[in-house]
Amino acid sequence: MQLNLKLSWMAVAAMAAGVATAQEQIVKIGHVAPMSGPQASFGKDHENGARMAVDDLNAQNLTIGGKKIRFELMAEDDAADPKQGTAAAQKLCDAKVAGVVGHLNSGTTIPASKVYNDCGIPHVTGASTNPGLTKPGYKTTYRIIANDNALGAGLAVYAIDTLKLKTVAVIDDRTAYGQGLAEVFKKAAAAKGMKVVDEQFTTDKATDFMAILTAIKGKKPDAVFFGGMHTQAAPMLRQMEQLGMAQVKYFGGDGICTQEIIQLTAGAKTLGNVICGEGGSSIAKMPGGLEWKRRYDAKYPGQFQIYSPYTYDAAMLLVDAMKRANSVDPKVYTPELLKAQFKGVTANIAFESNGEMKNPAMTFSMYKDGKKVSLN
Ligand code: ABU
Repeated sequence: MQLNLKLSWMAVAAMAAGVATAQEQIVKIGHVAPMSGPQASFGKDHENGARMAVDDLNAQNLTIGGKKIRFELMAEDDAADPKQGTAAAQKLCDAKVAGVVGHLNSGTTIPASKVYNDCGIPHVTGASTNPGLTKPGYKTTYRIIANDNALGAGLAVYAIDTLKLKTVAVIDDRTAYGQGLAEVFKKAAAAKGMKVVDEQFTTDKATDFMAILTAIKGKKPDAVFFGGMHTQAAPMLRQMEQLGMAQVKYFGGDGICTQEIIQLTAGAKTLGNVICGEGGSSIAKMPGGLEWKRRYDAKYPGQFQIYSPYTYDAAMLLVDAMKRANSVDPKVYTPELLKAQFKGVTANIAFESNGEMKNPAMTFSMYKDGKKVSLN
């Protein structure tokens, strides 16, 4: 009796110290996003979603393959840099994580997808939207939002058919995401008769856009389309106000469709010209969105940006496949991902054979009185 008591106290102490007990298996889930640099707030929100899923999963005390499972998030920083992205992916492979949530940036996810394919670990992105991600046809790559073919074309249709705009200047940040999205928009806009009056380039580190905006102003476009993130869009919008470009509509994808752009534009009226598109439903229209968001805000106050509901579902989706395969071994459970019929917080998730989500939603938003408002 005394011995039994002593053993169970040892088990409690071991669990408290984060050590697996004999009956418990620790399963690592990798996560990669920019946790440092200008895009760190995107990365934090992205990680919070995955971490919240791991906490919820651990509260369920799951047994898989006859073993009690405790999930641990192994979070890596790629700083939105392709080289750091592949290094982080290799580190997760070497650590034998069971699956990966990420990455955030298309520019890191695309090269990392080869690393995951080579080591046989599945990854699910809820943020990277460049269509090229699924082109190689890796059985380890999955995306749970619409890609930029849908977003770029949808924004062009909205600009032309709904807002009746005739001319546009296009700027991109030369990243896989920004450049890719701008190309799709440009092609779709031109095909519908919109005139592209100027094209300019910047980087995902730049903050001074006066020279390119002055050149664009001279062409008098109805709209600017920006392929890039809010870290550039916000100062660009402030500078458009300084240059008196207050009537020019401003289009962009999910990378500018955030909460933080409200603070970063610091009261510039040009925020009211923004129309942004994202590859999923608004929180209010997601199957579990409002209740999930209430719990997220309680757990991570003031940190919501855009991708956390998707990274929550990405982690849950990986574990759903493990449960159906009754195995945490990536070799065994990865084929189950393709058969998913997963009722997530963001949507009911199923996949095409190339790892793209079936029938993803798309939402357009604007900013009114300092608040993001959905247009559909
Ligand atoms: N989807 C916008 C931000 C992430 C990316 O695709 O690079």
